[in-house]
Amino acid sequence: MGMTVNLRITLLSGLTLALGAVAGMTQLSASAKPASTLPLGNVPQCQAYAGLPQGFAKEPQAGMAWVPAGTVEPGTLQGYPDERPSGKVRLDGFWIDRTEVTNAQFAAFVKATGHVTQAEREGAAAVFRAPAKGQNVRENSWWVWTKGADWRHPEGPGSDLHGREHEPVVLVTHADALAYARWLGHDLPTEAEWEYAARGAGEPERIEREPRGAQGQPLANYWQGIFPDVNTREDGFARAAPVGCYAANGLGLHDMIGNVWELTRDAYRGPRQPHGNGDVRGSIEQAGAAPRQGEPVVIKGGSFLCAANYCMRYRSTARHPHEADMATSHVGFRTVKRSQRG
Ligand SMILES: [Ca+2]
Repeated sequence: MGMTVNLRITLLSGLTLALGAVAGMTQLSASAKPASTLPLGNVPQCQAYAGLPQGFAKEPQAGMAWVPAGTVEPGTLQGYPDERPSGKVRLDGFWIDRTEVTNAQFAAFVKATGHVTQAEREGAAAVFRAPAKGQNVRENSWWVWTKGADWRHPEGPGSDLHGREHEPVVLVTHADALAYARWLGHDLPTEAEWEYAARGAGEPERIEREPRGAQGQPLANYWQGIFPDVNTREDGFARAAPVGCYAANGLGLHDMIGNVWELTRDAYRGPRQPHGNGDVRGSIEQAGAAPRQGEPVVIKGGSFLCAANYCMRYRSTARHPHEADMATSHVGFRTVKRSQRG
């Protein structure tokens, strides 16, 4: 999750965990065979993952990790103005998905319910297109309102999910994500739950630090290079990666930082702090979408598009407003289940 090594988390129960070093990435294995079980945490494992946790849709906590009760004060004094701490929150224990929801999981939901996503109904969605290197790009011109783009066709007509079952589902809206969650008897996390799970009551990461390990290796799928036209792919991925290619945090959660932004249940309030550029409404207009209604929601964790020169939101405290009914290619989600550990 882009955290430093030996992060310590202290939970209300008095339990103190010393979390081990985050494993580095290993080379992609072309011979990996599909499998339906975790573990995850490096590239061969994530490439071999079929995208469905064992017992999915049958066992209540399939693919989830338990987050013990505790207290968190979301926010930081180091980050953007919209990240200022807003007071301590006491949380009961809850279950949370170990990974972002995958295309395979979402497909199972659609097969069972016949759900038609908002982008499918609308017939278009906002797809990221990297400009050519050195091209003089207008702000937000990398978002292209693409007819026929939806979760089954991530880049529009001609694209499909073949071989991408283990990638996070994208081009889904808040309503789509909630429908999925409710199908399983789950919910979307609140911002406080998400942040607590992401940093496990440890100190938030410093704003200027990229998620890199002791040897400088990327610990999350974010953008190395100069956004938006120079992507060095040092982390091995130009866009969203399969879930779980990077080591889990101390609670067993993968990709809380980076890969795709994650929808929360909460409406976004407070001062808007653009990415140093990326005003959300400007993005939407640039993408060619109709004006959106209602309040934006909070998204967390940053995405494969966050770079040191842009966004820099690869941190647990970072937050961003996202139009609830806007389907884009860098926003996905994971779910929570608020129940006793059982
Ligand atoms: Ca993520």
